[in-house]
Amino acid sequence: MGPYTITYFAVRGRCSALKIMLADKGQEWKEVVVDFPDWMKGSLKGTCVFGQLPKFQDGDLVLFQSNAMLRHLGRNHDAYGHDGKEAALIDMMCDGVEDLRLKYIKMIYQEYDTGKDAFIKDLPNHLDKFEAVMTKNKTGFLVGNKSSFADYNLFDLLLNLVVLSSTCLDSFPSLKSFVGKMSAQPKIKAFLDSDAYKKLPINGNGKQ
Ligand code: 0HH
Repeated sequence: MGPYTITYFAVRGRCSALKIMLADKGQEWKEVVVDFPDWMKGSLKGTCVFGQLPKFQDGDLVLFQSNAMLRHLGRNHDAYGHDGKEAALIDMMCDGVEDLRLKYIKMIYQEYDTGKDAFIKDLPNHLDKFEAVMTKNKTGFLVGNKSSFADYNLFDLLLNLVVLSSTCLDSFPSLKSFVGKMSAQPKIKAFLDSDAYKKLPINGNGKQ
């Protein structure tokens, strides 16, 4: 067992990109699953820096904020570019993924019934930006010639978007090929095929 512990609810949510990355890097982690009624009692919440989960422990380092966790793993597992310029571009792409993830989360949790169709209709206007970067880079990754934490983050979000709209990548060949190749990486495939992944709902309200 590695030095990592992930504390989170029983959803894929904001931990899937992190877990896919750990799996691909051959790392193990311990999971503490928090029951929502327990969470509502407030004692754990009170110990979280921003009052929210996930919580990530690497030995005695305790982190909150899922993107900070991805960056930390990127630094420690050779997934943060070759130099400062690549690192800056990887940061930029991760922030772009976060913007789209936030739109997705808002639709799922606040306006699924009224906003799902409009979200799907508008999706190409967001996916085309990632398609352009991926196509221009030519390596099958967002930045440089190997996967960075931003790739794992994008990959996870795209998996969720394909569940929402099975055809959403059809006009984006670079993104479609990226998802195909990432999904076929043996360690990623093994994780995606595991109960640890499959049995968790994507979101906490049953919408997907
Ligand atoms: N920016 C933060 C990050 O990236 C956002 C964290 C966040 O929104 O880490 N945390 C939410 C849970 S993620 C939180 O702590 C959404 C999943 C909700 C699942 C709920 C229950 C499922 C039960 C099966 N929310 C609780 C809170 O704010 O009190």
